[in-house]
Amino acid sequence: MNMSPKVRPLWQRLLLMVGTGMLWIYKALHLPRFILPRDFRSVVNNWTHEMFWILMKSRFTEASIDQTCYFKMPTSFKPKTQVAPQYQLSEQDIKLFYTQGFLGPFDAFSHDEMLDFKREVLAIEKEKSKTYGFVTPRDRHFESPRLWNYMRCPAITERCAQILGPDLLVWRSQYFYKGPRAPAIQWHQASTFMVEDYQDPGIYPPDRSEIFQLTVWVAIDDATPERGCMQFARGTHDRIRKIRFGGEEGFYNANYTLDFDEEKEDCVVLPVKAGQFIMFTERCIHGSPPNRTDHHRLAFNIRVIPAHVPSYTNKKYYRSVYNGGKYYLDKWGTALLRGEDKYRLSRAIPPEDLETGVFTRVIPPGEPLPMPKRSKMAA
Ligand SMILES: O=C(O)CCC(=O)C(=O)O
Ligand SMILES: [Fe+2]
Repeated sequence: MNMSPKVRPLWQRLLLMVGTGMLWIYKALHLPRFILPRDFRSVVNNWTHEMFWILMKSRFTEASIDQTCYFKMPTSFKPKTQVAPQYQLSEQDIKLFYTQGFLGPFDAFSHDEMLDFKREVLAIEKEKSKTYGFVTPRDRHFESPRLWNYMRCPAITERCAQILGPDLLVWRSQYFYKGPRAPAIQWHQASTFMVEDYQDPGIYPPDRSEIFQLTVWVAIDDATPERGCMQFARGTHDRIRKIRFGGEEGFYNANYTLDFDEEKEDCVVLPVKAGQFIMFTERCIHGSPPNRTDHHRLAFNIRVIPAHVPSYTNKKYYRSVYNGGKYYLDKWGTALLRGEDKYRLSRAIPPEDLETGVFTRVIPPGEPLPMPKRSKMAA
């Protein structure tokens, strides 16, 4: 099912309501799912009752932006991992993260280093991704050891580990090039990243009310309010909201309006200097205003999960409405960011391939990761 968010003519909506209603009844009656065609099976498995209800009640003019869930505050704000003193977050910091939904900025790289990196990023920007076969800002860490090394710098990993735990995987990364005078990236939020194709989540946390993912956003350029730095609506990670199909703003190719009033929420604009980063839960409503300058604004993000959260299990490809097209996953895998992956729930890229930037194979779930050559020699 392609949920490209636009309001369809009434006759189409009526047909969709009949079909969706039948799937909802199928789910409610716990009928056997294995006989359903794959797309319908995904909907029955992954849509919550609340998601069905929102679509039906609005006659297909509204939907939940992502898989519905409600955030539960943890009972302790103690760091989940002990780290070197220079990266330590206090219990106050962690409490602030859980209250706001975001934390930072923190220093990671020098301004000059980022300036130099930017030349490399812009030089390959128009080249086809070796992973997906078309031009895309996604997952360039599979072919750029320099990007991969930035991603796993301790300033980033050690802070993530205190919130998510010691064993961490990256399941996705992306460059965000906001050109001169580029429009806003509108307010959005995500939970399990079903927002992409609306059938299957990108990640499968065992308990959706807990923290199960972090986005780390690293500024390659100074991100100022004029250039469209990130902005957040404090505390809005409590629940996943509705969208109305259609709308004035766009998020890449998708047009929708989030059920959220900017005036009434506690919105903060967060300038970030080149080489600094912010961490947030994608469940917190965020976006970035238009770039009102003649200078671009470049950044990259990484999406981090604890090793017990599976990603893209059994999926051949995912379809991204807002980021153009089908992403075949035959060269995709999780990347071990920190600690160890003792669960081996998802496909993975061998650590050595990440170090060389040359793809050799995908390691299937269940198979242990080979030790990188360097560690073997040291052992
Ligand atoms: O770079 C931006 O303006 C938006 C980034 C974003 O939404 C994200 O990293 O999840
Ligand atoms: Fe985002």
